[in-house]
Amino acid sequence: SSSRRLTIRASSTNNEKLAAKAAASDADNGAPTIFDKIIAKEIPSNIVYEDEKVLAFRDINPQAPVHILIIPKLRDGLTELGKAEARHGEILGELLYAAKVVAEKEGIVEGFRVVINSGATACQSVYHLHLHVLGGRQLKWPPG
Ligand code: TR5
Repeated sequence: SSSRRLTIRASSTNNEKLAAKAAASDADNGAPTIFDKIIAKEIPSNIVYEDEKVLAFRDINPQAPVHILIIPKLRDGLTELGKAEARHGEILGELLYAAKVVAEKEGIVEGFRVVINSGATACQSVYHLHLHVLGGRQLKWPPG
């Protein structure tokens, strides 16, 4: 819409541009995402860990020397963390534990960060729940 274009044009900082892009591009409408193709291995990814339930692969646009995404193979309604229900407790725990396993494999277990962006306000851009595992440098706080 023209008002959306206006909103994007009015954005000045990088973060505002990112937020506008996230809001305008994908919506949490349950449609398949690029991660389905990664799970199906229809498009290549750099996989670092995999088991029956979770897949971990390197982020295509890394924000740190180590930047890995961990996703459930079965999305099961988990387009975003904000849509989680009590029945998702087990897979959420497995994803968080996988973050530790991946951090250990990558040699960053003594200091790393796990991030989940939930919703356009948090700059989520792919609506298939994913944990970002970041490390390999001194991380700053607060995040943007
Ligand atoms: O912004 P949120 O939290 O939703 O994170 C989505 C992440 O997916 C971003 O950090 C992107 O860099 C990452 N991403 C997007 C694509 C992609 C990817 N990581 C690996 N491989 C990717 N492919 C092949 N295609 C993408 N569109």
